[in-house]
Amino acid sequence: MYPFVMIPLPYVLTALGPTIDERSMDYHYNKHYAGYVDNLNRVLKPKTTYHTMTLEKLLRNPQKIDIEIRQDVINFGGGVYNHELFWHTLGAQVPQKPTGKIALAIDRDFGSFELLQEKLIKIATSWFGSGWGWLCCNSNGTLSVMGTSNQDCPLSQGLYPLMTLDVWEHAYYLQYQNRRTDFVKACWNLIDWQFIQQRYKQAIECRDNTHVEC
Ligand code: MN3
Repeated sequence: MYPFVMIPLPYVLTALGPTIDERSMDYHYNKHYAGYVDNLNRVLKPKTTYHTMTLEKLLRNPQKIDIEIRQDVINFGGGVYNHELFWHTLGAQVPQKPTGKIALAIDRDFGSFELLQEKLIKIATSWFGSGWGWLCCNSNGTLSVMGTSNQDCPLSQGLYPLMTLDVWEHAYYLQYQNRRTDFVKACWNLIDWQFIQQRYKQAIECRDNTHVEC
């Protein structure tokens, strides 16, 4: 809720090296993400009606936000929410595979973990312009992959995001320049499937579609 504050990174700036080096993490977290938090607070400051709402609630119903600030909340609020999920999506020290309920759901909805990997990497690497690649679930727990442009968040489309890959150039350009595919494939090995399994478990236990807020 307002005022929004930066969440601490769940690991040190050097933790994802050499895939994501300290300089890239530092700019991404301390400049880009910080900028979204500051801008979201600036936009919401005079609009006290929204000060009691969580970010998730704001992004779930953008059509209910005052038209004057709606696009700014979608852009900056999405920038905050999406990055926070991205920090938590990564962090595995060694490549992991999903376990538990999420593993069963992946086999059910994609055929296999390898087919999910193929599909999500394809979306993330071929997405035109700035955006995100996502693994989401709906209120029935069914999984899907999707891409969004800019800072658009799947919450606004009635889906609950379980993990995300940032494919804005600012996420990789310092280290990978134009080699987005190399960045995405390297990130795949850092995915924290334990975290995603927990998030999925929470989501399917809240059948009323309020998910983690319930
Ligand atoms: Mn980013």
